[in-house]
Amino acid sequence: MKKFGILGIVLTAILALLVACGDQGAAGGSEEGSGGDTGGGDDGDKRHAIVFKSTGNPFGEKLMEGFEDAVQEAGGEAILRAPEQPTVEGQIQIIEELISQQIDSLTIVGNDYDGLEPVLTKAMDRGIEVLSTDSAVNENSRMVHVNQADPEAIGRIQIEAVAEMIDYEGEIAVLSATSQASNQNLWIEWMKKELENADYENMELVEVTYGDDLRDKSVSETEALLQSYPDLKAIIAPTTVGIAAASKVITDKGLQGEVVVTGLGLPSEMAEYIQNEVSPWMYLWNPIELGYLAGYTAVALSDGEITGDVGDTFEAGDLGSYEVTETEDGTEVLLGDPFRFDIDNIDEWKDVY
Ligand code: RAM
Repeated sequence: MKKFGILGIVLTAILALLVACGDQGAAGGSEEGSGGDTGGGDDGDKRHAIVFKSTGNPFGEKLMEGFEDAVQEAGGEAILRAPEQPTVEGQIQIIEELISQQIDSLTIVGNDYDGLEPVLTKAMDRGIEVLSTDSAVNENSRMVHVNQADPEAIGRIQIEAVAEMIDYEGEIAVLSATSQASNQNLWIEWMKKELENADYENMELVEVTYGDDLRDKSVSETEALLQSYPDLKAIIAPTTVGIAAASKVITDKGLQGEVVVTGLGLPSEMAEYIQNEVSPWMYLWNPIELGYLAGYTAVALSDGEITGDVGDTFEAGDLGSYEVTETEDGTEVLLGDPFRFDIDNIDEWKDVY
């Protein structure tokens, strides 16, 4: 009896060690840490991974926080990963590791629309449920996309906003994320379509430049724009990293009132620039809710409740029920409309995300 008792303790200790090691592996190196706690749901011991564009992006941190909340509520384990640089190669390496860990689902925020197809197809062939969110991958690479808001609306409102800010006249530039980011590229396409409207005939889009969602590169790209275009009236940055960097440069150079900044920003990072009027207003959606919706979509896919086909419905915790709908490239679950942040509401939101 005594012998078995000791054996039992030793086995339990080995098991505990193995579980701890598995968790460490998921958190590895300089990448984002792993969740790991389980909540009160019935998702068994399923492991749901999310791979963001790159580390060090506060938007990505909020997105992953929401994802982890949903997965834990459902009783599963969340694995949060991102490469150091926003590259397709970095994501492929992480996905290969996740495939070998036999996770149950993979949510990808793509650094490239087509470039991840081989590795994501491999993941699906191995029985992993694959979905994208925020920055979509092509329809062969995933079962469904969890979309923040209608891309056409996101693109068009940024041009409407900037036009109003500069009185429909002058040079404007776009400071984007990476040149391969499918979300930003789609929004920029819609900005260009909106600019074809005769209302904007006295406005000119002089350049689209890329700060790669890296703070320093976004700062130097902003400085380069100001140097190349001394008459520049506005910068649109459809990236939270870019808009904060551009606003800081304009503020530091004392260019308030000469060059305006708008686009998509986190209220927590942009409050000071909305208050100092460098950015009169800007837009975003709730990144925590986007991650939470993606988490519940991952759980519903891996529980076999949905397959990602049009008409599938599921419950997304506190957010209520959602339906899978058809788009031009596959199917999606849509979070909602972009939200405007300005001097009247920024105080309410700056501590939320
Ligand atoms: C950056 C990222 C992200 C995008 C936001 C608006 O943080 O590029 O993908 O959705 O900006």
